Amino acid sequence: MGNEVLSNLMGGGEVFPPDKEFAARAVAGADLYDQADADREAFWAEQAERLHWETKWSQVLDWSNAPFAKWFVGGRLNVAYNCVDRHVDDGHGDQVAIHWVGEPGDSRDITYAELKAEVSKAANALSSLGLVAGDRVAIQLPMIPEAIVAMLACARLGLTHSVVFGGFSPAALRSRVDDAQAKVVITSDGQYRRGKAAPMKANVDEALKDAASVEKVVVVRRTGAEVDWTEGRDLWWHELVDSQSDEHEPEAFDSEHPLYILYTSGTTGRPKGILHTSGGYLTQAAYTHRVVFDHRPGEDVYWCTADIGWVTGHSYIVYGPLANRVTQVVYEGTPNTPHEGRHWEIIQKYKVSIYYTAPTLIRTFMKWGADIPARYDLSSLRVLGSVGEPINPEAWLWYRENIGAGSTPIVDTWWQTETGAIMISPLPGVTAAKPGSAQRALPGISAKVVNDSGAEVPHGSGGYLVLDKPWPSMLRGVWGDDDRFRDTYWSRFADQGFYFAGDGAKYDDDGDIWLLGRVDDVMNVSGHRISTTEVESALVSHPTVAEAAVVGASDPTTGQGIVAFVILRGSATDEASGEEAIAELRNHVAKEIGPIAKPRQIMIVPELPKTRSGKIMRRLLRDVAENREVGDVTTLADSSVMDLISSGLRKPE
Ligand code: 6R9
Repeated sequence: MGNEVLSNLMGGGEVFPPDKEFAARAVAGADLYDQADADREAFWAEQAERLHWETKWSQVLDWSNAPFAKWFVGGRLNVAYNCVDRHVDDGHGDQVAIHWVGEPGDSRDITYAELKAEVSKAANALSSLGLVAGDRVAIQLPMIPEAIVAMLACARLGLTHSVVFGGFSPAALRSRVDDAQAKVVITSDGQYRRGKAAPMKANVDEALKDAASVEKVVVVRRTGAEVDWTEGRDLWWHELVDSQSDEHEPEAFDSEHPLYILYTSGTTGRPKGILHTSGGYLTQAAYTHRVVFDHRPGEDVYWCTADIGWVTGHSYIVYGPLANRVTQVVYEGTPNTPHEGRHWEIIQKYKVSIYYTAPTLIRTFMKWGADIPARYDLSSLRVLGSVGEPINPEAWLWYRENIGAGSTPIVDTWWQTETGAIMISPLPGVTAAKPGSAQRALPGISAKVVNDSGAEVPHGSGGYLVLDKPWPSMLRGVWGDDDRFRDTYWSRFADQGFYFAGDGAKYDDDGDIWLLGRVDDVMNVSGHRISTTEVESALVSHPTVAEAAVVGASDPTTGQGIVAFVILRGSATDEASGEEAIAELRNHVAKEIGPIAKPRQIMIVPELPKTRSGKIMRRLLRDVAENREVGDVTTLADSSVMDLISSGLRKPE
């Protein structure tokens, strides 16, 4: 395997052609590329026709006010109707939509008819609070059915949801609630994590102290933990929702009606509220879910292991799959609770046929050992997916061999919160797969690798990934900040009008695309985007810290690990013992942002390497963090700083 990996990294490795039988039945054929190339707008119109529109659009794409796109102009639809009611109306009310598996071992099967009743009740409940289309609702919930019901109830009413990952701190939740001016927050008493009940509402209470926009907090009972109660503001979900009528007439909204805001880290300290709208988003989420996973409704059992707090949960647990009448597993907990075979046990039990997860988890499974999946019957699996970061060929090959019986296609799907749906991916049954490469833009999508001046690089070379044509599920803006939207995504290649993804990429000799990671100050830790600036701001907000610089250092399990270099204030240096100060700072970052942002390593240093203009040279710090010979220091204002740093350091663990 070693040689294969090496030659793959060099772009000339083993290729896995599609299985003939699989190809013969595949949902998508190679002709899809030609069809899309022949007439892109007609192609997307055809994909949109698969949804139910109350009013048809008059124009497929209006790009006249670029970069603000309008797709399916004048069309009207209800997103929740498309994800739920439509399937009941078509006679599939008894089909299981969700096999929900709780971490402690409880479970629930929910049919489309039941989902429709639940969503209708929740919609009636939210209306009864006085919410009207366009209002924002923040949702911080664990992976329980109510999370999906709450999102769909918002969509049904034209309320714009903002889901906040359950692991985010009160401060992070608060800034999101304030930015979106959310009127209602939906949360739970607690959540199960690694076999224990952890509080959730307590965090929300802390977050919402004097939050002016918030009128009501709706609380789902999950763990039964005691919670503080703010009379007049707090309401139990079961008291509010259960008594409502399960009839609710869905209203159609404009294709460009805001569906959700999802905050993601950028290169500055302040997260951006990425805005997605309705018709184009649902069209591409459903199309990609169908062709990339070769999904057949009524036959497949699908499982995406993401959390609804991330975009993968939005597009590939809620909107895309449900629009396609999926039967899916939704699992609440961690993959090693109560044992390291939990995922394989679930796949065996529900006969999961499509499994979509992240490279960081695959590498964790590798670490736990191939003997664990080998104990389970995984023969139902027929498509495997990967998302969140580049998948190294070794993990790809392990995944195919040990989870996919050495034969299932693997789809390595590149996309972003901003793109809303998958953009670059192999098509199972069509593409001859190359381990480690996302390969090619999907039919209807256009991506290029360009150099600094925006010219496409030749095959065999690298540069920046750009998207050179608008796509239906593209972000419609940054909530409340049009300038930031233009600056961040559209200014780098303004002359060409390209969307700048922030990722490095290269073409191999066949013109297939290999993603090379972020080219900006965004780290990718276990598939989560965290900005260096955000962690730096958290560190310097601690009273003992004078200055901080943060880098992402490559990590065998998490992709990148956060490494912080910190200068303590004069008095703190004398008082705090190193270990204690470091533990305190790690916890401080967890408190400010959330446990996912906890630095793997903090190094207390006397100085930071800076250029003459005062810019921190992260490249040099990365060399230190990755245990390498330190590179060129000639642009440093004081070239002795690196010696000072290196000599003062304990060897990185
Ligand atoms: C869906 C999601 C987006 C960033 C993106 C890139 C990285 C995602 C990838 C990948 C290589 C893949 N990324 N998928 N890199 N190959 N298949 O992850 O959204 O959280 O916004 O992250 O993740 O760097 O720019 P998001």
